[in-house]
Amino acid sequence: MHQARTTCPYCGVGCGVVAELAGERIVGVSGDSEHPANYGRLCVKGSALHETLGHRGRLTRPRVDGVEVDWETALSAVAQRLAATRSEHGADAVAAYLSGQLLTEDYYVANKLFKGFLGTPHLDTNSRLCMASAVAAYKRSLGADAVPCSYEDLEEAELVVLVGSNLAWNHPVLYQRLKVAKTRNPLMRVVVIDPRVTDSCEIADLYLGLRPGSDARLFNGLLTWMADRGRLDRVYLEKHTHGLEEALAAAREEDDSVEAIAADCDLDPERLETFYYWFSSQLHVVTLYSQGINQSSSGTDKCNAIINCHLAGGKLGLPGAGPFSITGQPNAMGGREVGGLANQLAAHMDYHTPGARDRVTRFWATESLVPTLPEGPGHKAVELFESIERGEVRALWIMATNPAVSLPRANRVREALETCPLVIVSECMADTDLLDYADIVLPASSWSEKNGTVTNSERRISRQRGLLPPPGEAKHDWWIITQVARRLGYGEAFDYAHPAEIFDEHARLSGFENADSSKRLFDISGLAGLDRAAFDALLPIQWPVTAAAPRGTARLFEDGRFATPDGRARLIPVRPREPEQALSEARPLRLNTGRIRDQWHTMTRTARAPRLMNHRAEPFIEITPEDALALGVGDQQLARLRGAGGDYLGRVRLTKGQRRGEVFVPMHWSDRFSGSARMGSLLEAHLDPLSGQPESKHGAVALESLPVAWEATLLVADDLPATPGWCMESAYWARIPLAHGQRWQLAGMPEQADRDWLAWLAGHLPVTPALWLDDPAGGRLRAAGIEDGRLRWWLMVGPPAELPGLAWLDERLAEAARGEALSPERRRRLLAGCDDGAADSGPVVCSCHQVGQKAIVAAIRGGEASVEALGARLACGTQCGSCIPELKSLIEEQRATHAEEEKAPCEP
Ligand SMILES: Nc1nc2c(c(=O)[nH]1)N[C@H]1C(S)=C(S)[C@@H](COP(=O)(O)OP(=O)(O)OC[C@H]3O[C@@H](n4cnc5c(=O)[nH]c(N)nc54)[C@H](O)[C@@H]3O)O[C@H]1N2
Ligand SMILES: Nc1nc2c(c(=O)[nH]1)N[C@H]1C(S)=C(S)[C@@H](COP(=O)(O)OP(=O)(O)OC[C@H]3O[C@@H](n4cnc5c(=O)[nH]c(N)nc54)[C@H](O)[C@@H]3O)O[C@H]1N2
Ligand code: SF4
Ligand SMILES: [Mo]
Repeated sequence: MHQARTTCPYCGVGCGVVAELAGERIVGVSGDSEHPANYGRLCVKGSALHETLGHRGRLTRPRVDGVEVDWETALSAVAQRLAATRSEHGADAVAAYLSGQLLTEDYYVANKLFKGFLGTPHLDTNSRLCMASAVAAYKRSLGADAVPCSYEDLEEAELVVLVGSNLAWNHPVLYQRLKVAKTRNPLMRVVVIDPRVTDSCEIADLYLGLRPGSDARLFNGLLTWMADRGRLDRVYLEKHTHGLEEALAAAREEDDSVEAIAADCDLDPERLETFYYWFSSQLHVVTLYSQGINQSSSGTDKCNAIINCHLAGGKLGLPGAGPFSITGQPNAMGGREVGGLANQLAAHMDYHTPGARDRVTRFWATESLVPTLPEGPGHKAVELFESIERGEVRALWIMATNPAVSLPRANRVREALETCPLVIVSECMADTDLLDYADIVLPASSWSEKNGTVTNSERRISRQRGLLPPPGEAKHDWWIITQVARRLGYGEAFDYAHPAEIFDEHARLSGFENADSSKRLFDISGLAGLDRAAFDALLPIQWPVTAAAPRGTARLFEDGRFATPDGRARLIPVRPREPEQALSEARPLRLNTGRIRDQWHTMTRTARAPRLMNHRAEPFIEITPEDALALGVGDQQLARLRGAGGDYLGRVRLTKGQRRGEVFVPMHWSDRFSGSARMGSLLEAHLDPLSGQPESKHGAVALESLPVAWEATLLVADDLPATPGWCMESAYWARIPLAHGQRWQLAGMPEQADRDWLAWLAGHLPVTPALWLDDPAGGRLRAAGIEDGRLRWWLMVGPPAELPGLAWLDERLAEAARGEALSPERRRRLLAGCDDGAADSGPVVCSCHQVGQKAIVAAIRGGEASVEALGARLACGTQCGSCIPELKSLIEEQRATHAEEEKAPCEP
């Protein structure tokens, strides 16, 4: 056994991880106590990392036109087809779509190849769906895509405002840090601005549940409120900024009284004014914003409305102050550093940056190429797929992202992919929706195998280290790209033998002709020249890293000098706009989409850890009890959402945390996990005009109940061959990986009411039922398939609420996998009730210790009325702490229910 340090591959917090290695396996992970992002903490996703590894389900061989081939054939095919497309249709017919989950070194060589050598500007990234508006706003205002703050500023602030960020679920370690800081400083206040009551409200002193999309109005109001009450920092504004008057004038174009703004935002005026008062009376304010702001057709303006207020109050460039755009993906920031957005060139230089094109051309020595560097920006993500629809882009290389799920209007994206003559996909998993559309599939190495760097939300560069060999023939992304480049004839420029060499070149370019780095802030020339050993030993460090700042830079703009041509920041006039996706009679509900605590995006990795599947096992639709009643749907029933480009089926979850007229769905389900639960198909593609970021938070949908005749749960051993596509015979299906098999939730429509289960099972599963318990009148049925005395599958027809504890059954599948037969006692139990008699403990609340909701409610009812007491009794909430907000809500709910019950008898 030995230990190695690396970095978590999920969110932009960028936690340091210590991996325990035993031979060629990682057997455990823990937080790196020396990493400045997390100081030893990990959230539930991070701490389950080792459970997501293993060779099963990985892509291990390249494929060309559906046929497995060796690397030589695959690489030659990629090079030859890209070259052919370019020579027949021009450089503009070739494009790449990358991801904030690539390492900086992968990203650098991809950008260099496509923009520098293939000469196409069409290289964009999924960061367009994520950070583009935040980037555009920082550049417009501060002159550079540069987050001013550090995580420490969150801890040093007196007021922290979370806007459109569910930090508790999506940046859990940062949330834990904030929570601890708040306990240490009882004067610290936290405000949450989000149309949904989220778990982040646990620590909120003030919650503003605003009307979706109204944030710009709210922050414009704050600006004029500050101006009217003498709370501007006139000295700071005078010395360091431009544009106050224009910004104020724009904000005053609408009635800027607190009452009018509160009415527009659908907020209580007193609460709104409390926020205004708090914000303006504190100097040390951090406003942390995320997708509730960015994923909007006016996201750039919303970010600027926030930044305006910070500039106007001089709340920036100080400890505990600043507008803090929190990064989503582990390397969204690194991707922007190398120039991974279609409007960038390289190393934070844009096409319009004076001298940049010439400088990059000389640095890459591409003077003699035809065509040379593109003249101007290329297509942004959504536009890229539109250009494929028009037949312009004809060859697309997609790496480490799944546009068939995550882009709005996803069904049209799929059609575009179908018509695109050449689709190349680099991916590490064998089974994703996107691979159905790939002409060439390239197996990539994954976390724990990959070696390079990532940059987190606070500009901190950390090492992800290659600890294990990739499975089969999987290769590193940087290797694949450079091998293709060599076959295209660019061997000399792509002659890297190790990621350290790529990093060195990237570091040198950042400092190349950058003597006055106050304009090109991204400068890590202080990290140039690292050899492999030094690269390996690199400690986490925040850029800029220069000769003047060799140990990195924690905070930017401390001297009030910005990266704009005249060194002053700009306040931007903002005119609030409504979401573009309009509500109508046909689609009267506002659709909000986002993340859940335990899953990462399309679940290709997190779903491999069965314990992460149990918090939210199925696709769902959150709605208020009042709206549900009016629409005739009940809690846990199945329902259909109808959106602009398709339908979504999920289970209804009633919640008081949702506003009336609004629904929330998770972004995670793909066709691999459910029949019809891709939220991307519900949304139209409306873009922010400046950033090109789509409006993923504000769809318009209708909801109706799904009148199912039956529901069933089927557990199937992992190695049992089932007929392909059998789940399609149900109106609704969801697959939920277990530790030793798969659980399928199925439901049928009235026309499927008379399903002959015996025949159906025989038609799809190789093992006929050996145990059978039927109650046709009650619509209940249980059956089990037993082969050589081993449990192979188990079926229950009946409402999921009647499910027994599935862990017991999963354990029987585990025995079967080990070749152990059921003991007579267990056979009897299977017959009697198919389980050990324990009821299902409900959705898992504490994923670390697998404690279910029903068990927690029972303990609360039994008198354990605090998080600590529950922890002592059930261990829930005692490890990563992510479930504590939910534990608190359950305690509150039970207290309320108890009070109701107490009260009930006295009422007439
Ligand atoms: N568990 C988990 N963590 C993740 C990820 C994951 O997949 N799973 N993904 C990572 C990535 S890439 C990203 S980008 C981040 C995203 O992190 P977040 O931005 O925190 O995530 P979301 O859940 O998409 O949206 C945040 C909130 O915006 C709110 N919102 C919606 N509309 C509005 C509005 O009009 N105004 C305001 N003020 N709020 C609104 C939503 O209700 C939601 O609670 O998370 C990262 N962390
Ligand atoms: N409606 C709606 N849509 C959204 C969002 C939303 O909130 N609402 N959020 C948006 C945001 S912020 C984001 S970031 C996107 C995320 O959406 P995507 O980027 O599409 O989602 P992922 O599942 O992360 O896709 C990454 C893929 O790369 C693979 N992969 C992982 N590591 C590697 C690697 O090292 N190399 C290679 N080659 N492949 C790898 C994974 O298996 C996976 O298939 O979704 C966006 N779409
Ligand atoms: S907070 Fe983010 S980076 Fe840290 S362990 Fe969790 S997912 Fe990984
Ligand atoms: Mo993201």
